[in-house]
Amino acid sequence: MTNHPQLPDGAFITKSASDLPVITCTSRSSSYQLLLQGAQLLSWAPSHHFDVVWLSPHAQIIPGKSPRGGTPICWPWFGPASSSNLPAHGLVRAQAWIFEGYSRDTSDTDTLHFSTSTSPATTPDWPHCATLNLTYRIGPTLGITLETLNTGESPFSITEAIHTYIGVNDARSIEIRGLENSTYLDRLQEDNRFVQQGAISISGETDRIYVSNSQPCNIVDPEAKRIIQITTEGSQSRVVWNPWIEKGLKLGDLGTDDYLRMVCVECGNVSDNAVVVEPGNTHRMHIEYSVLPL
Ligand code: TA6
Repeated sequence: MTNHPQLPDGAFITKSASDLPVITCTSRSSSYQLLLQGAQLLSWAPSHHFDVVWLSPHAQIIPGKSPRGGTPICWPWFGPASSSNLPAHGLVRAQAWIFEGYSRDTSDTDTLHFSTSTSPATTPDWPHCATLNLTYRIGPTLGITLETLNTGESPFSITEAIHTYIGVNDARSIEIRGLENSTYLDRLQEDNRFVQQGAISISGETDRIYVSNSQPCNIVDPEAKRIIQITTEGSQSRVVWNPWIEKGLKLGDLGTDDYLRMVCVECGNVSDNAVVVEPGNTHRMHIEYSVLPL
């Protein structure tokens, strides 16, 4: 891919086995890979840490598919589509984005900016005029900002999430804190609603949408001696997912034990927290990931 912004030192474009361009970068502060298709960060590891943003060793990096892992961008809907002929998790997580800019600051943090747009002509399955701006700030911490601008004449409603796969030492030994006393829809129990009692631990297939919670989330990983802290702005929902053994094998792009190496803690606006964007207005969602010692 030649028409991209100038890359900073330590960053270069590699090609996946199916010839998709991937930015690979190692700097003083972190290492990361970012797939230009879908503007999807595939992995991120601050210096001296193993991957915080995790990619399945069996991920398929092929045209038109969002690889298993990283930060798939779910927009303008989260989860199954209204119609079976449309993809789950929206229209943009495996499509071409415009790579707008790349810069590095003095703390060795890289800022990468992507955009895409929709309109009745280009996305008839979602016939609204919108521009989507996505900015990654990648360094000792990771910041992701997703801005939706309504460029049309009428309001539209979206649901959205950054579907982040977090690397853990063993999913059976972690705790997810910050969602206590929140209401969640259990996707494994016909979306029935429950209230979270205490911290979340993973001991089987887990698929829950927490609504109306904008609190920081901490993924406490005692075996890795680290806490992954997630804070957000403009996000009222969290999703916690682990496929566990049987679902993990069915997916086809997770290895036998990979379900133990990851947990999805996703932030967005889902279900009750759908967002209406008025003409000319911008909805902004920001998610920040930090690694704290345990
Ligand atoms: O975020 C959890 C979830 O909605 C699960 O229900 C599961 O479908 C997961 O997303 C993965 O979806 P994908 O389409 O990427 O296989």
